[in-house]
Amino acid sequence: MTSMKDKIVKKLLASNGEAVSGQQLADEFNVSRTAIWKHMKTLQEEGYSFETIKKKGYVLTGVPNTVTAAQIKAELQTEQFGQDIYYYDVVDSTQNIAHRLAQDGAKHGTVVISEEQTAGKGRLMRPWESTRQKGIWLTVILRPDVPPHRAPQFTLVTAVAVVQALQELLVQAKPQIKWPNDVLINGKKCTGILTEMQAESDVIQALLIGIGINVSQSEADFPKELQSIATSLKLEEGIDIDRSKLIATLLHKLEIYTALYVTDGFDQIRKLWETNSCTIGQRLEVTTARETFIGEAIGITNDGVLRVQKDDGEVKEIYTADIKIL
Ligand code: BT5
Repeated sequence: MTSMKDKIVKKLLASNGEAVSGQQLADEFNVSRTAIWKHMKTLQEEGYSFETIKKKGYVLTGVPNTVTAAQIKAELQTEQFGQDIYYYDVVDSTQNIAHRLAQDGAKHGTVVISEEQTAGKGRLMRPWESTRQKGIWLTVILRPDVPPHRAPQFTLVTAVAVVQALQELLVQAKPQIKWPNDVLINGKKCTGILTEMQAESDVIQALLIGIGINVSQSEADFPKELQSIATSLKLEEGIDIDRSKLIATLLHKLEIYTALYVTDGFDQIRKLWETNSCTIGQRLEVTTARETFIGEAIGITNDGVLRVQKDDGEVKEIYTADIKIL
């Protein structure tokens, strides 16, 4: 349920710098002016700032550097995704919190988000660097009505949603998908996706889609070993990107593409994925659990499997691997 505070923030954000009077808010939400005044005080304590213009009302002059549930909700255009948001200041990993919430029955579209992760994780338990307030570290809980073998495609569905959300907010930088779970800008990783699953025999109980987006790190904010391979939106675009807006846009795209995939299958997603990918047509070094080989990426199948043609003509279907674009 949207709280009164959320509604006030939404109203002030929508007024685009025009003053909104306390009386107007009180009338619209059917509460006393004193109640509105109290909410404004709490919002100030949370880091919002206002200018009070005599006889006119409040003008929003600053929002907190944190990403509050209220700010995200003020921007949301979704029906289900992000209607329940669990917001934390610091956690070990949003994936761990999401696992517990999913076991306790959290709804499809529930979002867990944290300003900082102390043990953010990538695939194969690799660490994911999650600097405080410099990025978006979130997990979305999905309850899709599809069999477990279709779970890996959600990584590709998510990559399409991430790229489209980024394209909507970025002017200069051109994000591209690297199979299976990265989004790169200028060849460097700005986003990683981690899909985990709770399943019972042939039913998905929940999917936990973890998304990490580097937003405002400088080069020095990354540890040495990541500096040559990682980047942030600020480094590539030159300006700060509004995290709340990006989260809301991302959840909107994710809601659309998840529904499209569940109802219509992978075909349309595959086309969008291929258009936005920097993988197809490239020469790759592929490392699977069993072997390393070189070949050219020639496409993905309708199961989201990468097809790589070796120099001797043999076509390999890759389900899971690390790839290096040569
Ligand atoms: C991933 O794994 O790329 C998946 C990352 C998912 C992170 C999100 S954040 C919210 C949610 N909660 C979590 O705990 N996780 C998810 P993988 O393809 O295995 O890539 C991991 C590798 O990326 C590491 O071994 C590093 O080389 C590199 N890396 C680590 N942190 C990075 C960062 N912030 N930016 C770019 N590269 C990074």
